[in-house]
Amino acid sequence: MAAANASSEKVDLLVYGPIRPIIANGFSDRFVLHMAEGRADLERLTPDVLAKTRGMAVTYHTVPADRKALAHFPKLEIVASFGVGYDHVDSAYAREHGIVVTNTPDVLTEEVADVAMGLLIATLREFVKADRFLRSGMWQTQNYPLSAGSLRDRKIGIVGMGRIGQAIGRRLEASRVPVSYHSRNPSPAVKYQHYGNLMEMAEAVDTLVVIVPGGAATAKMINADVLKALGPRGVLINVARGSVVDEPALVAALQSGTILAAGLDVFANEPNVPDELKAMQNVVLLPHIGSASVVTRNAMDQLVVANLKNWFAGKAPLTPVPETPVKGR
Ligand code: NAP
Ligand code: 8YV
Repeated sequence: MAAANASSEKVDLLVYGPIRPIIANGFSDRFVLHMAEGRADLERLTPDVLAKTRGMAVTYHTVPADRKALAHFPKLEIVASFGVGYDHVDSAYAREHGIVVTNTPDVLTEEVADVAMGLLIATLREFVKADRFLRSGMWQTQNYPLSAGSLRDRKIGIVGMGRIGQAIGRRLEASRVPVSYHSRNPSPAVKYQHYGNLMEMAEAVDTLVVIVPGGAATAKMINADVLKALGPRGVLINVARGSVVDEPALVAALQSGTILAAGLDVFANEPNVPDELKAMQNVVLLPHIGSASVVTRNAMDQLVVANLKNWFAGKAPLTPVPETPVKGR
């Protein structure tokens, strides 16, 4: 991607997705902000705005910044996406058209790892079910039954050993749980056993914690065969993307006792969650809150703003994605 020249001209930016105050208030009067909360709003932008827009902030992963959306903007130079996962942004289109894409890595890593670890323990030790038991008054007459699951007798396979996978690994190590992992390439950053083949790892462990990017390469990689390989003590934790899991196969595996339990922060068609999952006692369901604390979301917002400001000041963006590297700044 080539460098943009800093000039005194005002820069038109589009905030695409839900309004986020730190982003909406983060720009000086050198910038003119336009808003489009969803795809339908793009169609309502005037031809003048479409023609002038040079930068875009994509503020939520359910807003598709796909080819059709990006093609509205002939002068677009940069798409600054909120979140580390950018499977909803067509980075191939961006590369073809000289547009740089940025995301928000690192600032959310430990937060998401905390949620993965919490979700794992909540699922194994049945925190949500036990809370319901207490509130219903049942403790007055009986003790809560012993949980079938425990972290103590588990072998965990992490699917994805990038920034967040490594942070989850550190937490599991501190809990003295054996860890192995699957990714396409072994990571020089860790010493855990690497499996290039997901099925082989699923056969060797009883628990999977999934933290790979979404998109075509990982679609439905957690399928019926992988779940079966975990066995009847099997537990699936998914904090990656709903697309990574074959959701009907997961429902069937939980209903039939093929696996024991699941903890899910992400779903195939958010915010819609299958009624079958909601009816089950052996699943813990979270509404995609991996990074959703005030402190971490603020840091993500600030990184979106900093990427756009840097670019229009003629500097390198802080966190371009690998598909659209920036040279010459
Ligand atoms: P990262 O540092 O890029 O790590 C990605 C890991 O996945 C790498 O180990 C990579 O290794 C592996 N991987 C990629 N494609 C793969 C494939 N086809 N098969 C097997 N492994 C593959 O990313 P990160 O910062 O850890 O974030 C990971 C993902 O977590 C994000 O993309 C996002 O979707 C999700 N996330 C969810 C939440 C939430 O709120 N629930 C929050 C943050 C992030 P190889 O390249 O060697 O395969
Ligand atoms: C974001 C996430 O909150 O970073 C990601 O990949 O899934 C979450 O941290 C989400 O992308 C918001 O759009």
